[in-house]
Amino acid sequence: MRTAPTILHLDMDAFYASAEQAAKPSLRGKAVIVGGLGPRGVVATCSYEARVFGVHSAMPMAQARRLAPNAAYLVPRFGLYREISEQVMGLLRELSPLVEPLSLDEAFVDLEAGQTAWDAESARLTGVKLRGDIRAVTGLTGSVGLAASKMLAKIASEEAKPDGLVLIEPGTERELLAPMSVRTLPGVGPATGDHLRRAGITTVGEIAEAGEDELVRLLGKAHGVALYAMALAHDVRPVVAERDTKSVSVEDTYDVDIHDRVRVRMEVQRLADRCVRRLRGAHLSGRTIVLKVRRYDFSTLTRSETLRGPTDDPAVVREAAARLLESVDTTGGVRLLGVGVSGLADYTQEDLFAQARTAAAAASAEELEQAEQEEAEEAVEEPVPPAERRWHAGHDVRHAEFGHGWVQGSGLGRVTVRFETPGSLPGRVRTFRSDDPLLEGAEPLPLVERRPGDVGSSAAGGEG
Ligand code: TTP
Ligand code: MG
Ligand code: MG
Repeated sequence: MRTAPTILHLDMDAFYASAEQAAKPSLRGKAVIVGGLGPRGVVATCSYEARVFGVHSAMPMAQARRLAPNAAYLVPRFGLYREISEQVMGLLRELSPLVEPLSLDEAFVDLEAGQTAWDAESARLTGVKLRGDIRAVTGLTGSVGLAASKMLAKIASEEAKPDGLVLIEPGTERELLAPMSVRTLPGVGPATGDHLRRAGITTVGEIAEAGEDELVRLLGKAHGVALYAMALAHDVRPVVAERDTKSVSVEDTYDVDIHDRVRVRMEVQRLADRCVRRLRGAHLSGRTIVLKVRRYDFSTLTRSETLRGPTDDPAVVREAAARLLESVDTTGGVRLLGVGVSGLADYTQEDLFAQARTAAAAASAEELEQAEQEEAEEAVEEPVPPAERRWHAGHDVRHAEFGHGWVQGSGLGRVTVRFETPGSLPGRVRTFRSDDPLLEGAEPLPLVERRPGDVGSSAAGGEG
């Protein structure tokens, strides 16, 4: 194990909720709950102000409403969160080539590999600067843990929350872990926790005292050995950036070369769909779409296109693959076609959330939100005029007269809009008929106004 605390773990604070508070000045300092608003909806996350009432991720929305009736309830805006995530991951990549994203708001960084830190002092300075840069570029706060291993770095960032930095000095790990609950260790869920408790083990220190043999007896070889090692703070897992190079792909070889261009296009569409099914099955999304074509003479070409953000949308992958095909000459016939997606990101958290809301048929974020809204409308037993437009709580709108705002609520043929922007003072509320022709949907505004020379603006390089 390394001897300097040069593994950094970053996790953004109350990520979706903080993004919404940054976008909506009137919600800053308030209880904000983001999640599915339909009858089967669950909480994705909530602001720290809402956590005081006992609300937390994965809680049924109905229960959250009972605990915090006065909170603001918003549907998620994945597009916005993805954009912020990209900015944050970009800042991390300036620190090291070894960045391992775990979800939209979380990653490990090997500072030593990036030569940005080599001892406790340089690591702390890097962490402090990173938190400042994240704040400046995104307007949001993230918590940083620094330690000599991944496990401890993650425990440190958890301790640092919200809006803090904790560095664990190598050599102090065991002492620090000893009083902590066994549930602190990765891989110890409620079931394992119960099992250990029945054997009289509730803290990490008690695992260490019990010894490896006892742990193996209780949990079996693999789990027991691993848990015992973790209790001694032994964790040599490297930070791996391999997600970028891995890909999910499918291909077909044809018995008879395909000459017909229409048929080739159709095969590519089919492969794109199959590739997306596999991608989703693995709870992944990816940024780079790759088309592979082997021609009649066995010459093999690959063409790729990198999107702005990761996707698992079949329509997006199909379109990209079709575009790539246009640049390939297939007149001599093709024997093999393949479609792949690389630059993978792991969005299990989002997926979990999506599944809880609309079962396995999760589609793109927009489709999900749409379904969500439909669910919500089914619940309201008001006849909805067929021509009525849908206004999603929390989404941005623009009114021809009053400017940019967001939907605070809608129903009964009315929509209530609060007119404010990320840089404005808290704004006023006005109510309109939901078919008001002066009101239209709008894209999210940047949370931080870009000025030339800002950190993270396209011209800014790493500063040392
Ligand atoms: P987390 O990092 O687990 O939580 P958080 O950022 O909201 O709060 P904390 O300060 O404790 O880190 O998850 C990141 C985002 O992932 C979160 O903002 C919303 C989403 N998410 C879900 O959709 N469902 C879930 O069950 C969890 C845990 C998170
Ligand atoms: Mg977080
Ligand atoms: Mg997280």
